[in-house]
Amino acid sequence: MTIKTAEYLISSAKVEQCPQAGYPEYAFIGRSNVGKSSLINMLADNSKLAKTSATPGKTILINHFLINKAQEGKIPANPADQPWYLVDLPGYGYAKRGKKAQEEFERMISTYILKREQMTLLFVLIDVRHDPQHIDLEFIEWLGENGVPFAIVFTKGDKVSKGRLGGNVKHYLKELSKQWEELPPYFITSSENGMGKEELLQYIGEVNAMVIKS
Ligand SMILES: Nc1nc2c(ncn2[C@@H]2O[C@H](COP(=O)(O)OP(=O)(O)O)[C@@H](O)[C@H]2O)c(=O)[nH]1
Ligand SMILES: [Mg+2]
Repeated sequence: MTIKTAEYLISSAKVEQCPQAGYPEYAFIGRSNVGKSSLINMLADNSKLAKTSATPGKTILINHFLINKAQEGKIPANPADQPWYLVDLPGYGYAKRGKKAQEEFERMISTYILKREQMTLLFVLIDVRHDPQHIDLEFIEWLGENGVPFAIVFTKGDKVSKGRLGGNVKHYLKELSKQWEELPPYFITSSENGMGKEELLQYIGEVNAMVIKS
């Protein structure tokens, strides 16, 4: 799968405001500062697509991007060229969010994940430098309980040595195998040097081909 075009569409405060086309949709979620916007920009080869910042965002919005927009009246022959939505979800675990904002956030995220029909697969981003964090494990467990299809994306792979990278991933998977008989697909990435980009895009292409055929 190659991303030929990527454009920002809309930021929605409510799930009902999200775009209506039935394209397969891939959403990215994780703790604030995990590297979500950077990863989206890396995948799309556009450093300005999703806003990146060192200060975690307070806004609770669902950001939609349209990938490989269909040309007027043309249906792509190759499923790999089909349009799809990429979604930048607000980060969880933002400590400074007040109680009310946190509740609103949880309601919005769960509505999006469980009700949005287009939602095909959720990528859960994990900073590969850290030990497994309770908040991520709890979220992943919730996905399992609700039968949400997801994959893990380890981020910031350039920030640790090769040895530690492998070790940390292994450690994480071991932690997950306490919850899961079968481990989810996972990817090791770096937005800094492009690590994992091809693998991730290929995977999205494969899932796209599957959902479009069925
Ligand atoms: N070295 C390195 N820094 C990264 C990487 N991804 C994100 N960052 C940095 O981490 C910070 C947060 O990234 P951002 O994409 O805004 O995170 P978000 O809050 O999850 O959207 C920024 O300062 C990024 O430059 C990466 O793969 N490698
Ligand atoms: Mg961001």
